[in-house]
Order: sequence, then structure tokens, then C-alpha cells
Amino acid sequence: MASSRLPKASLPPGLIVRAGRTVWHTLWQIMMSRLAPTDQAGAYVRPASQFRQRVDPAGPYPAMPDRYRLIVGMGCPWAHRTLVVRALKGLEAAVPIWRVNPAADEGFWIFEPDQKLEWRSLPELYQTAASGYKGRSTVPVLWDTESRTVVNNESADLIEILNGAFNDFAQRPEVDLYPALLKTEIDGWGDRIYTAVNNGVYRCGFARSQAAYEAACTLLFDTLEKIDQILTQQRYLCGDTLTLADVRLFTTLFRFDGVYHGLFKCDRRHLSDFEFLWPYARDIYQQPGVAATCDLDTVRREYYGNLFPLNPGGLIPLGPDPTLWERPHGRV
Ligand SMILES: N[C@@H](CCC(=O)N[C@@H](CS)C(=O)NCC(=O)O)C(=O)O
Repeated sequence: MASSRLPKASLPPGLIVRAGRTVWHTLWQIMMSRLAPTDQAGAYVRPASQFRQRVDPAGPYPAMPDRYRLIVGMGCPWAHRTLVVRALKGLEAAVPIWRVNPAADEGFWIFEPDQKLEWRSLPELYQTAASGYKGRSTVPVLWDTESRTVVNNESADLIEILNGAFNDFAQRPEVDLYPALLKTEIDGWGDRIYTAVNNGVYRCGFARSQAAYEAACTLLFDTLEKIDQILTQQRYLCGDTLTLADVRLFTTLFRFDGVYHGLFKCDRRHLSDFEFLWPYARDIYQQPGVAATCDLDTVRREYYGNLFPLNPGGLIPLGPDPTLWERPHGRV
């Protein structure tokens, strides 16, 4: 009889489910608290960047070609902003990059070995800059090879620096993504986009309470829907000129359907469902030099492969097709 082949003493399924759930939930809470600090309501709070100096002819860090290095990881949206500005300005030769990759088991960034640098990991470089540094070792970083320190590790500053400070060595100095007349408007967009969208997707994905997740997700999509409306009337956020505000929005949009929709539960709509926002995002992708900074396969691998508490099985989704970004955008 079939029943005689069943194992004699197996644990009751209910017990296995309850034990598994308790153990996994406790581990998840511990790992999430390391990965993503939250406030008392379970909402993610991003730590502030600690190196905030400027490249300035009058200060200790004057602009010079080949003196600074921009340290980036290809998956990171904050690093991606700096790569987009560097490409639009034609600063590839003047400000070379050093690349880091995530080390899944160690939880920090490791330098690509073929660069043959003196540090193995990014935390080691931060210790060279400031011995005893206790903050997070994040990308992007602007590193000064002369004084051997981190000049700045805040992407919001770095995109302004790359836009304005290296014009003498830029291939396209005439490109100005932060024109004086639009500064107030660009800064206003920057704040709004940071809270609701750039950091908003992380606040969805890293929330540890239902209420915190719902608040973040609602603000995110309400904001994207408002932007979609605005883009019915104008090509870019501040009118007919591409600015830093668009660059800030773009790097989150580039990751939206491939990563945030699934992994971070940003799933009220796909980016590709938005009538104006989706062609707008492709318009930026198709600007000279931008596509070369975009690598959707690496982005997907880095997020899904390294945020273990959000994807313990480690499977990497296959879709959507990256060539969709090359479709004509039709915006003028
Ligand atoms: N506010 C920073 C945030 C940068 C950031 O969080 N970078 C992430 C990668 S997407 C990182 O390097 N995390 C490493 C860590 O937190 O240990 C900026 O915009 O530059």
C-alpha cells in the first residue's frame, strides 16, 4: 500500500512552517537592520555623506586633468548620475574612473583586480582618506591622487562639480546642465525627486512595516504620475533644456522595470506603462554618450545578487529586454 512507503516519523508540516517563518523573519530583521537603518515606524533612513569638499581653483582641490579619479560601481544609481554627466560633458579623459564590484559575502565594494591598485576594497581606501572613518564606504567617490584623500562622496555635489569645475578639459564645455537661470527650479526638482523617487524606491524596498512601504509607494507613483503630466507639455523637467534634474531622475528610471518593480515592490505600474515618462527616459538614454554608461544586465545582477534579504534564492530575472531602450522616442 502507498501509505506504508511514507517516512514513519516526519515533523508535522505546520511545525516546519512555523519554525521556518520564525527563524527566517528574525534573521531578516537582523540583516535588514544592517543593510538599511530605519526609523521607529519602519521607514528607511539613508545615512548622510561625510566628505563634501569642492573642486575649486582657490581651494586645495583645483581642477587638473588626470589628477582625480571617479570611483563607481555600475549597478549604483548614485554613481550612475556622475557617469552620465561625465559622458555628456566629454570628461572621460580628464577624470578617469576606477571601478568597484560588490562582494556579496562581504557586504562592501571591491576594486576590479586588473586596475592593480594598492587597496583591495573601498573601505580600505576610505581608511587611507580618514583613518578611523566609521561611516559607510559608498560610491560614487571623487578621489584626489595628489593629497590621497576623498574630496567628495555625495553624488548630488559630484554632478555639479563635474558639470562646472572641469570645463577647461571637457570635450563639450558648452554643455551646461546647471545653468544659472534655472538653478532654483533644478534644485527644487532635485529635492522632490530625491525624496519621492531616487530614495523613494529604496524606501519601498527597504521598508520594514506595511505602513512605511505603502506611504513610500504611494508618494513614488503619485510623483511619477504628476511628472508624466508635466511631460505632456515640455520635453524635459525644466522646459526644453536637459538639466541635472533630468539626470537625477533618469538613473532611477533606467532601473525601474528591470529591478525596482520586482525587487523593491514598486509595482503600481511599469515605467513602460507611462505614456510620456517612458519616451522621455529613452530620450535621455539616447543622448550622446549616455547609453555607454548603462548596463542593465550588470544592474540586475548586482541588485538581485547582492541584496540577499530581499532575494534569498539568488535568482536573477531575465526581463525586460534592454534593447527596448533603443526604440525611437519621438520627443522634440
Ligand atoms: N548619498 C550618497 C549615497 C550613495 C550610496 O548609497 N551608494 C551605495 C551604492 S548604490 C553604496 O555604495 N553603498 C555601500 C554601503 O552602504 O555600504 C550619494 O548619493 O552619493
